[in-house]
Amino acid sequence: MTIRPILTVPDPRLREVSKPVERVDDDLRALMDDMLETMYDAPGIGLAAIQVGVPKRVIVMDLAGEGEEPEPRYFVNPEILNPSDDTKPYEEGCLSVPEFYDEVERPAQCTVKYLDYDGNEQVLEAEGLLAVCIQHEMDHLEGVLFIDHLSRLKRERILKKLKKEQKLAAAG
Ligand code: GNR
Ligand code: NI
Repeated sequence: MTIRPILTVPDPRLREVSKPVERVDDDLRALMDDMLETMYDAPGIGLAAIQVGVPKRVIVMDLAGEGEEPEPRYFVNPEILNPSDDTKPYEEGCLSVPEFYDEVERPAQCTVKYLDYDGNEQVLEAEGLLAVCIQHEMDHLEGVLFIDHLSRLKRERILKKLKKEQKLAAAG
């Protein structure tokens, strides 16, 4: 397993729409293993493949708290069904938008259909943090970031700061 570098804004690859996976094979499982290790190292609670530069519809996640048994989850070609009309705000962050957090309002519950680590079809009812995280990761598969749900003013301010930081880092 390998820790891969995580892309950050304004990297244009984060705006790509990811492609469906044709088959869940050992190569794909190797990618999912790398993604999970990268996510734990960051640390984060979810990661989409495009965040490590791979435009495939693959998500990994672990919502277990500190000191709890790890609970890795893998979602291949996920689809959201029946998002609830009632919404809930949650303070979100993103490994690709480092050090910014803000409230995003999303459907409070949804159903997710996907293929698991072994390529078997699964259906999951999600609410709470699981629903938040799945929808945040699904956005990545469409090239959407949580800052796109904020006001234009907030988004521009965040992008400006991150661009400036990258410039300073590049200048060394
Ligand atoms: O680690 C993460 N934490 C988080 C907190 C609130 C809502 C969503 C997330 S996902 C994020 C990791 C990440 O960027 N996944 O794409
Ligand atoms: Ni993210």
